[in-house]
Amino acid sequence: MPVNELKSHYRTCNLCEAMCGLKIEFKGEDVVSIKGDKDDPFSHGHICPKAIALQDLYTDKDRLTSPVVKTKQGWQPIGWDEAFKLIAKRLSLIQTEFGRDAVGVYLGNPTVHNLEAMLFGPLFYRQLKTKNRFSATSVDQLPHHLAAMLMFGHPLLMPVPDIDRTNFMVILGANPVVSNGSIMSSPNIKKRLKAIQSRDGKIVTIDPRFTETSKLADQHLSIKPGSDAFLLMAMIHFLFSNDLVNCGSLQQHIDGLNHIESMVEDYTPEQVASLTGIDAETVAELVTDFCQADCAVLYARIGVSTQEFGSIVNWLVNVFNLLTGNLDSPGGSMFATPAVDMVGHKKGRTKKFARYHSRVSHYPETIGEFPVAALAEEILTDGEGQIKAMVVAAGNPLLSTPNNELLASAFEQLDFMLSIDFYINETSKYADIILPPPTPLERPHYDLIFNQLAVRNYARYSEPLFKRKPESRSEMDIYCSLVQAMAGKDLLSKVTTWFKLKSMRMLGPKGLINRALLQGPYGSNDPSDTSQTAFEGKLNLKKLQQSTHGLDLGPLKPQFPNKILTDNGRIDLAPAEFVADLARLEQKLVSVKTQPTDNESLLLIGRRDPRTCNSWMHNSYRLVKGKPGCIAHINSQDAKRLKIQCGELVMIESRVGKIKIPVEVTDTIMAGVVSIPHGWGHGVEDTQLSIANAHTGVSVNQLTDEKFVDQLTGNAALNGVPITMSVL
Ligand SMILES: Nc1nc2c(c(=O)[nH]1)N[C@H]1C(S)=C(S)[C@@H](COP(=O)(O)OP(=O)(O)OC[C@H]3O[C@@H](n4cnc5c(=O)[nH]c(N)nc54)[C@H](O)[C@@H]3O)O[C@H]1N2
Ligand SMILES: Nc1nc2c(c(=O)[nH]1)N[C@H]1C(S)=C(S)[C@@H](COP(=O)(O)OP(=O)(O)OC[C@H]3O[C@@H](n4cnc5c(=O)[nH]c(N)nc54)[C@H](O)[C@@H]3O)O[C@H]1N2
Ligand code: SF4
Ligand SMILES: [Mo]
Repeated sequence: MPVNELKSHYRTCNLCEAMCGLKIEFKGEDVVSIKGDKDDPFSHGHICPKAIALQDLYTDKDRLTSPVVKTKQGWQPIGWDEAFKLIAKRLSLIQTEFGRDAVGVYLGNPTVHNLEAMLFGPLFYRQLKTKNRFSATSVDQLPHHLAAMLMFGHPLLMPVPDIDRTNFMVILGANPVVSNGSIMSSPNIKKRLKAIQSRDGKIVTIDPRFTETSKLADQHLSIKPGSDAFLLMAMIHFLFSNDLVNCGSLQQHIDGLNHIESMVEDYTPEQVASLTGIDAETVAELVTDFCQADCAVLYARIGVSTQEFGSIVNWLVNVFNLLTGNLDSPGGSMFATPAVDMVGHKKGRTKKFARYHSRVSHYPETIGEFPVAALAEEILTDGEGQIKAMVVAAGNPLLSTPNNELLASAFEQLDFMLSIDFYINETSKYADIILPPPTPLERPHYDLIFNQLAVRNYARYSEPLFKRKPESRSEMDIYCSLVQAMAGKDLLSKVTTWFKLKSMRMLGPKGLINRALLQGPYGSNDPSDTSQTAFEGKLNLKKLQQSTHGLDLGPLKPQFPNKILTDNGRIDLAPAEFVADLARLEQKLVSVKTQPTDNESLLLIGRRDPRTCNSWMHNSYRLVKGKPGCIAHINSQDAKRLKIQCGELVMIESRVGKIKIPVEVTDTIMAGVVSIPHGWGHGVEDTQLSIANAHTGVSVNQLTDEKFVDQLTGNAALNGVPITMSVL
């Protein structure tokens, strides 16, 4: 075959949750163009600028393709097998001397977008048997998991809006037009939102910022950062006081309704208006409209999960959808039926919450991990169980988690660090060894997680486009080799580990996906599932591979009561953990009511830009060129009071740090609120990111505070951080 022949390859973009179908034209090993796959039944040709940057990632000269080891002379190449041996030796010695928990693990966001890391990573992390596990979950969606687990019995039973059928959508603390949707895999979100309006439906955004999504919405309500729990209590209060509660078909499957009624008693819309900035009439209108729509959904995301009352808010969002008859109901808040079912049917699983606590601040474990806000103190505080070594994979916590400076001082004192990453960046620079994975274009893909959270049932399998570079290894190989090296001679004596490793490796990602598809709701061997009609002809990998553009598996279907997986098969509307946490809300209510309001206080919130992917795609020139993205947005009233001009550089300070940043004065943001995007702060010494380092920005997480958390879970409160601002 001549290498200069133009060919097309079809695959899923795995950079964000939208799972857009891509058509990649290529010649030999060169990408010629990346476009949307018009024949994809889910994304219909939609893509965003990031997908095109997959090419830049593939060709990036800064990207590592084989392992490096840190020496006195700087980074040096090291062979894979030698690297595995060295890592195993160092980690084993540290665990032998200081105990299992002396090795900490942090897994970043791209892990869940990566098939092989999802399938094979757990073999290695479980083998380490450390309680000191952390991930990007606790700067993100942890409260969603907790609400799903305590109310419905499984952390992945997180409902998604049935956006294609709803007639009323309230968007709380999310900006899907820019983020492309989260816990709502929903490619071409703009088109889907506009379709709500075309069928005479309505969209309302509730956000401290008039966002890109607000521009498209019918109504926007400005809310004070961190006050959403009060709004929701009042909204639920209004339902009860106006006799609007109607749980529909779920009525006979719920416990705790009376409890909900009594707990919202004091939270009248009038009581909370000064806290939220939303008056009682507006709340009444919002809830009445919501109830009058034949189907409606309240959708909440990161603006409310990463805040002081993140868990309470996510719980109340589910409660509100349920009390209005919109949970598990078409056009409401529903659950996907993915071809590979990550939830299963087993009822009464062990509750994975607070089974043990972190050593220093006693944060509870959630689904086997501690909140990353506790990572620095677990490294810095002496004593038994102190973290001495870290394994960081697909994460950049030195930019993405609260109080960067404290974490940097912690990483500096580690005895050993392994990084699994293709860049020498703000985090991996601390590693002793870096093992680089291949890029998305060189590996197979099936989206295990985001099909579970998609607004339509859908499946697509992607083959690797290019062969891996001869010097590189797959993530399957990396993880299996680490397991083997750690087990050493012991591996043969541990028959189950050995057998599992061998059989999984033999099956490989393809074999494992095929098996999971066959066991899934559209496969042939899922006798326990009576709720689904099996996919005609039984879905297996071969059939999926034949569907080059992906397979549409239909609209979301009601899942309850079958999928209520709590012990007693009933939805717990008022889990004790959340109810107990209400004392904290009550306290805040009292303290805010008794303290005079300070018109000069400022609260920090986040912001996303269409051309960013958290912290790590800034080494693509096409994503960073043009107007710098790392700018603080402030309201004109605050600008006037503080005598700040648009474009000026200001100093912003919080309890933990200070940054200098240029401002844009804009009334798209509420008075008293400052918004700064995260993921910037490049240009750090000893990193190898030539383009990102020429477009540095500053890290907002030098301001976010590791002590400012949702206290129930320890999830970071990245929004609503108190700050001060002054002209330089
Ligand atoms: N372009 C781009 N897309 C991305 C990413 C990216 O970095 N860039 N990251 C991806 C990831 S990892 C995720 S998790 C998703 C997140 O997806 P989204 O949740 O849609 O994220 P944001 O765009 O940050 O929207 C959060 C919104 O919450 C608002 N907000 C802040 N504080 C509060 C508050 O106290 N109350 C209320 N009601 N609102 C508040 C903010 O103003 C903002 O508009 O995006 C994903 N998509
Ligand atoms: N202030 C503030 N902070 C935030 C947020 C916010 O809204 N405001 N958002 C938070 C959210 S939602 C998230 S998800 C986190 C993200 O936080 P992290 O996951 O810690 O950081 P990322 O920026 O996603 O960095 C991903 C890293 O993985 C590497 N990588 C990319 N693909 C792969 C791969 O396939 N395999 C491997 N091994 N490595 C890979 C990249 O080079 C990069 O180093 O940030 C959080 N931080
Ligand atoms: S919206 Fe997300 S999935 Fe779609 S092309 Fe952009 S980054 Fe990829
Ligand atoms: Mo995220």
